[in-house]
Amino acid sequence: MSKNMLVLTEAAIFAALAMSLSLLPDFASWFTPSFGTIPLILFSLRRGLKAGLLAGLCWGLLHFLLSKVYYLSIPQVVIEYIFAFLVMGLAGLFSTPLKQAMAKGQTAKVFSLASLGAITAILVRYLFHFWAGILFWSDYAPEGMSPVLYSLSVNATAGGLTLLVTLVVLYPLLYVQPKFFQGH
Ligand code: 218
Repeated sequence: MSKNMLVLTEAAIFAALAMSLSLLPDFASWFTPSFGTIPLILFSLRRGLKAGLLAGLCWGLLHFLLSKVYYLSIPQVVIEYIFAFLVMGLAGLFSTPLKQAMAKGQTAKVFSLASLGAITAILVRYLFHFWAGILFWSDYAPEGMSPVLYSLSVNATAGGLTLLVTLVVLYPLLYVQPKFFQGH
């Protein structure tokens, strides 16, 4: 199999894995962490920006295929299911430096770069949800609460929990399976 074909096949597998984790019940309503983020960030760190963006876009599009879209309006859906999922691939910006730090055995740098990848992707994604929360979800705010504060509380919590669950998987994997990130 050619390298390109291998990367595309992996993108499809990781997008499907992310989507299957998105099917877990939202036990804490909109505060629930996004478990699908875990495989998507692992894949982006392994294969880089272009492959990560593709996998992120596929993950977003799979929500339409499986009727898992919360629809309020077309602009809301474009922001929250196209852009917000696409940018999960931004973790791939750190793929090459991560591989270099691994090759040189720079443990602290490896963990910093992997963390930066996860933080960047999750922060940008939840900025989109925060923005959408203000623009489209303000009707759901408790009485007397400002839309900005409501969206911030919901999306900062969900984003923070998403980062937490991602790092809980990412850190041990960097130790026990570094080859995964080196693309072997
Ligand atoms: C305040 C608020 N409530 C709900 C949403 C919608 N939202 C939030 C996070 C993630 C997703 C994508 C599906 O997991 C959605 C649609 C919001 N942005 N803000």
